[in-house]
Amino acid sequence: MAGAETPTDPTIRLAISDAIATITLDRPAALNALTVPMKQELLLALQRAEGDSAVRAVVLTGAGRAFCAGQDLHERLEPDAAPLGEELRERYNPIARVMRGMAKPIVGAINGVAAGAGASLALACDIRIAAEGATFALAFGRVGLVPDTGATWLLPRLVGASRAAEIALLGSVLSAADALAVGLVAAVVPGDALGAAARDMAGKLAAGAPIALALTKQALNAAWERDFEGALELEAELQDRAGRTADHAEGIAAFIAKRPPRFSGR
Ligand code: T3D
Repeated sequence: MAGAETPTDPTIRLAISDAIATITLDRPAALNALTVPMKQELLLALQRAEGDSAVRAVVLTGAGRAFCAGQDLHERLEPDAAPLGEELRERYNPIARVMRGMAKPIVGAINGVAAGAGASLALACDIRIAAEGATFALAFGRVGLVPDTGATWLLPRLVGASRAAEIALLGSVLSAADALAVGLVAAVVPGDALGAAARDMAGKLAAGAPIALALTKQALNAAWERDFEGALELEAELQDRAGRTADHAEGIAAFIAKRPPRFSGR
């Protein structure tokens, strides 16, 4: 990949090129299971992508054959492991919060198994593309735990209450085809085409009007919490802001001139 490769930690890679930040979970020998330092570095990488004005879209993926196998279960056995509530409040929840609150769209390139908190990370992306061999499992129940990192909130909103109950309570493993059928992923592609497909989608998003995309993400997030009247009012407020941007003027000018728009993010 062209562009600067910034190793923020041995377990997370952040590469920025062509307005796309690619964040790779990089602990393939443990199927990218999440350790404390890895979670800290993931949060940092997300914050860097969020704060970098050159970045307009983010891709989150995993190195090797897995997307992410969730919490590193070996680490939980260490004598100084934090109580679970603390681990969630201090380390997992901030990651989910940044992903959902970030003004930039996040494409999940789900290259393999996404289990436990790894599935939650996939759910927290805005759009997911899966490799043919990818699987999704809220494997929390298998280790006597409750789905977390936003999964109980995100999953029913993505696939509906009935499917969510089935997936969460049974810990059912969804194949990529299953995930496509329930609307969890936008597309399923051969494994060797995943990187290009995710970059292609991120490229389309990066070419969009950044403020309009940010406000759209804000409106979609907020709509889950509002009634119809509230959604109408928020749309009016956000549209008022979008309508004052240079990018709105550019979009109209490009339409009139029959040329592609060049959005500046202003
Ligand atoms: O702090 C907190 O605990 C709160 C948050 C909790 C949220 C959670 O994420 S709980 C759920 C944690 N995840 C799981 O329960 C999944 C555990 N992994 C598996 O069930 C299987 O590994 C897979 C189904 C994902 C893949 O199976 P398979 O047969 O393809 O691979 P494998 O042989 O099991 O794993 C390969 C290696 O990855 C292996 O290491 P080794 O033996 O070669 O040295 C295995 O130990 C390691 N690995 C896989 N998952 C984890 C892991 N190591 C640590 N933690 C893992 N979660």
